[in-house]
Amino acid sequence: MNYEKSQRAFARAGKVIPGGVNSPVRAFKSVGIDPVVISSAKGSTIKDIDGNEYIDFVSSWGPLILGHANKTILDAIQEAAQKGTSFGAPTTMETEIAELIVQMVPSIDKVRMVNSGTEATMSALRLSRAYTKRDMFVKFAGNYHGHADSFLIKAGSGAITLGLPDSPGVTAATAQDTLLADYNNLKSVEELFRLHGKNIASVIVEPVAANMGVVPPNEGFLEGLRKLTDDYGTVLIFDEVITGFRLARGGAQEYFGVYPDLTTLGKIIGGGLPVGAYGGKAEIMNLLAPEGPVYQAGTLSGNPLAMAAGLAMLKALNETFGFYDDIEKKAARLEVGLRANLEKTGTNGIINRVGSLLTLFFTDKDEVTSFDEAMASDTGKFAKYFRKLLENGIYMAPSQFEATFISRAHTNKDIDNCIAASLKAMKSLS
Ligand code: KE4
Repeated sequence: MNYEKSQRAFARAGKVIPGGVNSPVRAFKSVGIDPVVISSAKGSTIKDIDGNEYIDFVSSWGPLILGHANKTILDAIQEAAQKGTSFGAPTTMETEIAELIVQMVPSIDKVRMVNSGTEATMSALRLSRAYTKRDMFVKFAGNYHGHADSFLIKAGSGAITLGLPDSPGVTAATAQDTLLADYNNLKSVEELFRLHGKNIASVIVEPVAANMGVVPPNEGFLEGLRKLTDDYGTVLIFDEVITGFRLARGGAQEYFGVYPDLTTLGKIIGGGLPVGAYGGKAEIMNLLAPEGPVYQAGTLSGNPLAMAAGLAMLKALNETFGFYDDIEKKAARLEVGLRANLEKTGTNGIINRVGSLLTLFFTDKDEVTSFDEAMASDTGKFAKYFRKLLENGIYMAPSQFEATFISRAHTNKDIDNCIAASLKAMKSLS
């Protein structure tokens, strides 16, 4: 493949954009090559400015569960755009999407729209502190909740991909209220509650960890968090920015049958446009200004174009019979094929999959159920594998610590092409 135009474009970008990207993980730093620069995408295919085509398994990091440039979504955006791009005033569409979210997500009575997952999680944290009148909160090493200061403590995703688990610029004063626990280790949470229980405002968790690679919750883990937070009057926050509307209509909380007090949402909810949201029990949400004293605002929150895209997306998911079975079956097909490749090539690896989310870890371990086990993966081997996949027309997340996202647009042929390319890539590792 020829990447000359991408390389020139990336060098040019680096002169005026830090690292040449507007989000670090896009820079391909951990896979040792310059990123390809994208020109367009349609369905499951993405194209770079050199004209190379790839089957896309990143799906813009999750939002494009219907595939790229979906006609229903584009039509909705174009129709809304004819009426104006932003009003900074209430519109009926915001109410319509809020009603649909309340209907789809079991634990949400009321919801507030924002512009990113980061805004959703930082706002939910502030709200939980106001509701409980407590300062501390618990997060899990390797869980990523966006880039608000409080969360950049042993964060996942780009923060570990770049080896920046604790970012400079986060003050000690901020960090002292962030308590760190180990994912899938209830005892580590019980210990924090034993020490700080009455001071813990909330526990925030990715109900399926997807920012250390995909790590499912162990049996009883989420239920244990629910019991502990109930016992101490602590707010349980499910960060469903990835799992929301992906694992089921009602997200991970419906999939596992464990219901939080607050839920944060993003990605899919915007249909590819910038949208985040947070919602939950009315008694908590009613503390938000202007109804209550907790301030949170946004010039473009509930933007009509983003609402149009999000509403079209959620309606499609809500009304398409068998949607989740379809993407789960495709993800299972990929998992079976990758396992067969590991066998055929004698490559040591573990595959974790939940619904349409999966990660292949290059590791000698028998399982990956914790952050430490995930971090023991062979990132050098992953980088070689990634580059070989790219050469063979497969665009995978450029990090061992991210997920593979299956969409409605992926066909069985796409899946089989990925399996074939993966076999070639694995053979090149030995
Ligand atoms: P955003 O601010 O990027 O919209 O959402 C932050 C966020 C919050 N919670 C979870 C569970 C998330 O996964 C994310 C963002 N995910 C990463 C990919 N793992 C975004 C990709 C990027 O940073 O460019």
